[in-house]
Amino acid sequence: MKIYFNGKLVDKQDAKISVFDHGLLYGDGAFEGIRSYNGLIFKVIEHIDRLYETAHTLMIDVPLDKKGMIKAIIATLKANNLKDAYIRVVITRGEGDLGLDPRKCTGGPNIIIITDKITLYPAQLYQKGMEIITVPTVRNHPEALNPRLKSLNYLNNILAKIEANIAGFSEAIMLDNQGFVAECTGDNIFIIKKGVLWTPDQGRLRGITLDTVLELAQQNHIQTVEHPLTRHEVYNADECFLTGTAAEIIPVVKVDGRGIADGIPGPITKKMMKLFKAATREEGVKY
Ligand code: PXG
Repeated sequence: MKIYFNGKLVDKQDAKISVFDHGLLYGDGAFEGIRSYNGLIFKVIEHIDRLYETAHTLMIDVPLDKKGMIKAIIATLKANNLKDAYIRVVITRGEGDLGLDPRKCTGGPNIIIITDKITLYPAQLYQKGMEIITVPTVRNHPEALNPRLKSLNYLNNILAKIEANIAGFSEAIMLDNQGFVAECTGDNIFIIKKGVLWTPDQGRLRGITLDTVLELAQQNHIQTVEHPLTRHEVYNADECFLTGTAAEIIPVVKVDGRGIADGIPGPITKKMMKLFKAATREEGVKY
């Protein structure tokens, strides 16, 4: 396996980083998870824009422009001979000293691109739907660490994931600081009520799969609403599903022990899964 590391393609065992890198010491950095399907990188412009927005807010000056970043991703995919891949781009603050002051990281950021395969959930879950719970850990307050930042500091989500795992679940709903449904630990959430697609409008990552689903729904004359959602509304939805680059679209059939409608994936969920699959096969940057 070849890894892109600061402009070079190196073997996996040679892709090593300093123990003084602030990405390791403080989670100081940004990342993206992107997918390619049959030689097309899906929504790569949107992912790269989001990555550079996170870097901008963190005041990390990426030593590669966006075009150069896409070229580097393509070079990594080609070096690994992957047509269908999960692409992880990581930008760390770089090497500093043991203090957290980013000004001490004088060597500049480290850029890493890993391309591999990933399957988050077993195939049968996509047919049967999954059961999730709400966990006690709430999503970061937006004025503490904005959930729109895709930073290397994922402890908020990891703590929630641990709570889900202890309870015997693999994904969980996180509420925002006001008690509204925000998103899951690594996925956004949608509900369907009376034919309308609802998703929370705040406290969450601006998911690229979420934006794609909203776009596809609108093109197919399904009404969409971004609005604060309560758990009561989720429990009483006609359908529910989660979205993410890694998970794609996965139906949810039970939340906190409450069955969603008749406990099987609903028709609009199935339609969105089909439309999403078609989109990933049709659009993207070719390599
Ligand atoms: N919310 C959060 C908190 C995420 O981390 C999404 C939503 C979905 O966003 P996109 O743009 O991918 O539709 C994510 C991204 C994992 C894993 O192992 C999940 C993500 C990132 C990295 C790893 O579950 N999800």
